[in-house]
Amino acid sequence: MAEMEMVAEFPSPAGAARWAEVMARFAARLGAQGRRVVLVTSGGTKVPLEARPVRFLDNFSSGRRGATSAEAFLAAGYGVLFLYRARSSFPFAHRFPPQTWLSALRPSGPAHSGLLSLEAEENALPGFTAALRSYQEAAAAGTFMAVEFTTLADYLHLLHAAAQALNPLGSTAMFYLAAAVSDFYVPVSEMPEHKIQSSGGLLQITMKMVPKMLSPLVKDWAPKAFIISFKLETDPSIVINRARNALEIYQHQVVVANILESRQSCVVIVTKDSETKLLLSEEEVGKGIEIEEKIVDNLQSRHTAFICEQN
Ligand code: 9Z3
Repeated sequence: MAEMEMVAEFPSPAGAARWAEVMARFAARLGAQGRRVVLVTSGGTKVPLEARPVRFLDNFSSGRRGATSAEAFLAAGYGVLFLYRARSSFPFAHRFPPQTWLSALRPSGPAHSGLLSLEAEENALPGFTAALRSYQEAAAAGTFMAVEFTTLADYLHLLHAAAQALNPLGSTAMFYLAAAVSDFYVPVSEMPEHKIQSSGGLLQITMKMVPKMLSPLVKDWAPKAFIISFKLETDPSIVINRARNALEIYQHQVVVANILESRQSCVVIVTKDSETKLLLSEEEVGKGIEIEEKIVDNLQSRHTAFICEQN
């Protein structure tokens, strides 16, 4: 398969074989429980410019979409395999960056038999206890697993391994590809070994196109699964056409179309024969509702219909 060879062209991350095993066991265990499993990809991939990399090309993605969606999928009863960019938003933790709890938490007495006591004003960390509980419930139930990537190469290898892990689940597996994957990269064979010198003057780099992994994913890696890709644009006048175009080329089930600036309040769910706009009102924002709850709710129903059709 040409695309498989493409993955092999990228350096494999350390521990890839072990992660492949762990992911396969996770999917098999949850599948045996009759649970649906979703792979959520999240955050941006980083592309090195040098073989011993000092510099990288990166992108804007914060991973918030993926992290919030993972929470919503867990709440809906899915097993969640969370393939995310290291140090990007993490489910249940992303609303509480260190700056919030460093000042809010304080030791509330000496540790007793190895147990640390901490306290906080009730209002200083709104939602913190609920988030901890939800995370710990998922951890205890074994329904959540996180795997990290940093570079494009890491991502491609781990995506392939995740697809192999989920493929045996057939139509009950979902792929929710929210990561912002680089479109361009410098092949290892064309990278300078050492740090590019600024004394060399203007920098010109030629980058190759990254192969679109959606193609082998849909055709070969997990052909029975329910597959959702995301389409991001900055020009609202082209985004729906671009989404339709992707559906036509890759023949998967759904594209979630979004615009950079409005991505947290508006998305369009595009399928072969429908377009559904999901909007978040000011009032909903005020209540702390997030658009991912609506996206996941919508997709869950579509997934149910998809599973019925396949049987
Ligand atoms: C998305 O469109 C995601 O919704 C965002 C979420 C990355 C915009 P954040 O991480 O943002 O919450 O800050 N993801 C896919 C973006 C993308 O690059 N898609 C490719 C494309 O549009 C197709 S795979 O060509």
